[in-house]
Amino acid sequence: MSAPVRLAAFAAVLAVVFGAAALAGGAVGQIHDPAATAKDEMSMEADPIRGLAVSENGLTLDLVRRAAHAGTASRLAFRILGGDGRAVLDYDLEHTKRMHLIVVRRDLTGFQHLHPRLLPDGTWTAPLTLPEAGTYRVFADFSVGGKPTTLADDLQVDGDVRSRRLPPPSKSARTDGFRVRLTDGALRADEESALTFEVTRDSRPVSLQDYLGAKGHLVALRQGDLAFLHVHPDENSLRFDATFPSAGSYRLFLQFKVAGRVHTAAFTLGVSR
Ligand SMILES: [Cu+2]
Repeated sequence: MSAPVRLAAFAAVLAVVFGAAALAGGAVGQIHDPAATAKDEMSMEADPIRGLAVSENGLTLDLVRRAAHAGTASRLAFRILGGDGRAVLDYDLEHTKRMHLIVVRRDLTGFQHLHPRLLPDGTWTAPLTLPEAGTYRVFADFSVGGKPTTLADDLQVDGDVRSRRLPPPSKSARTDGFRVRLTDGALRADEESALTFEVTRDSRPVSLQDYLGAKGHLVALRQGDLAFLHVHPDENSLRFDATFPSAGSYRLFLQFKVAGRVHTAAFTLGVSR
């Protein structure tokens, strides 16, 4: 290599290095922009994958019994233990309740959404009947000290288990004489999606009552590991913001209230890459 060529090559390398530094500077500038940082932290806190662990955020779900009999009315009892091993007594109000309990069989059938009562010793109890044998996932969804947490454990109902296949993806579901449609566009992994639903009866719109401080409540569970997605309801419409963490199938349970009764519509949703 001749000296001028070598110099030119050196200059080219410098240009690349300075270009990269300028880009990095730009990126650093963005990270230090307080508004951008606050937004990043909010979105990071808003949509983590939840419900995969018994313990998280220094809290542990402690089911008093982890077995039940099929078709028998019983009482589910549990505590949330803090780092000191004592039952937590103070909870934040979230969606008008201090504790949301979701129970669903591992094959995503038999969904129940309950609001247990807190006893003075820190035990939560709720009447529960599990009609069929199988392994059920119990999710305790709550907030302590401003920190939302979803903990989960398994509950065993002995007997002959007849698992069901997940129904195919559909944007329409029927429940209790209502037709519920998911009216939105493409769903992609890792992008915030707006899920909007429409409820009709005999092809006419239905007047929805408020349920848990919004027009509806939505639970989304990932097929396989039953990861629990946190979704944000819109107060005034059946619209929810959710970020699906990966491609795959999800089961959505939409609950809405009409004439004093809560109805549940379930959908399978395919999320693409
Ligand atoms: Cu609830």
